[in-house]
Amino acid sequence: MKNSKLKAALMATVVCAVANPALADFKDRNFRVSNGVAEDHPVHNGMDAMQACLDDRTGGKMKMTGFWGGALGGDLQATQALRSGVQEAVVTSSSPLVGIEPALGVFDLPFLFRSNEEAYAVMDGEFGDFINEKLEKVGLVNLAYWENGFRNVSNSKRPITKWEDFEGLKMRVMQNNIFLDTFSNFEANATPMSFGEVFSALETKAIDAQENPYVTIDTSKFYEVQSYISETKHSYTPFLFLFSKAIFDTYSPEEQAALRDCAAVGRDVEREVIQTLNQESLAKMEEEGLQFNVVSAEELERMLEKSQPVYDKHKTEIGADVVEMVQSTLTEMRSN
Ligand code: TK8
Repeated sequence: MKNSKLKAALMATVVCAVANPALADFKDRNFRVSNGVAEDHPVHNGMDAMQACLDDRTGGKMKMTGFWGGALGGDLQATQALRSGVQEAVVTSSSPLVGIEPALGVFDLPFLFRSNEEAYAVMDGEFGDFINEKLEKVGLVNLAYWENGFRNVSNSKRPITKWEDFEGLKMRVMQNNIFLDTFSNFEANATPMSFGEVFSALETKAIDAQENPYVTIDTSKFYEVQSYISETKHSYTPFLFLFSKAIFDTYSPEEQAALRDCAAVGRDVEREVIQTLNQESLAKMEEEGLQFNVVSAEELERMLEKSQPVYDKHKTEIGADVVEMVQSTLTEMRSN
């Protein structure tokens, strides 16, 4: 009897310690999170959810401050600041980082994913971990794969209904050779440019076109200086929630685990908000007078066929094994 009471008391202490780890494991932290997107992008909803989770886990000790619209630099610049340990975190597209980790280029291959579910299965599964290990070797801890999403084209000239409609369009692409080649191959006049320069380049007509998910075309106000939106869904690109490895390594295991777990909580909220807002953003932009069209399945198939040389050209630098890993996961998913 006495013994079992003692056991119960001991158990209670253990359970308590697990559920509420000594707050001594958490230091007062306030880290900066750099974002290229605007403050009303769903990344903000995701960060609010992540912060609520961190408050809970750390007794309010771990705080994040979001910086928006590239205030701490563009994707690539902010990521380099993480690698050199001068900045803590960034939510960045994977595409501008292929010079740092070429395997990330797999996400840039045109028409690779057909649905969000396919993208989630690849990113949140073994393949995502495989990429994360590579990122750690270049000084970056990917806390979770957030959503940038399926990309569509906006421009000031004409509806895009087939690849030939890209001919001669002055088009901004991300700083990424796969995107550059994809649209050059469609005979667009493609120019790599950082995200922060896009609005004014569209406004001054230095460029005619750009491509991004609807929520981004909306929240970054590109629709104000564009006339056509065409649903091409030509690629799904992720956001990576990256943390500086140099700084992460100075955090306690409990702090590191809280960051990873809460980034996953934020990811789920961010993805959900994007799903809802994408349609709202599109409806709003149509109301603002933009002409919208969906590219037919046949024409998307022709775009994919036309893009084969882009796959052939980039497979080696991405890593043939890397491309095959993703393709075999997708083939398996599609056969089920
Ligand atoms: C924001 C970018 C943006 C991306 C792009 O920093 O550059 O077009 O889609 O979301 O990462």
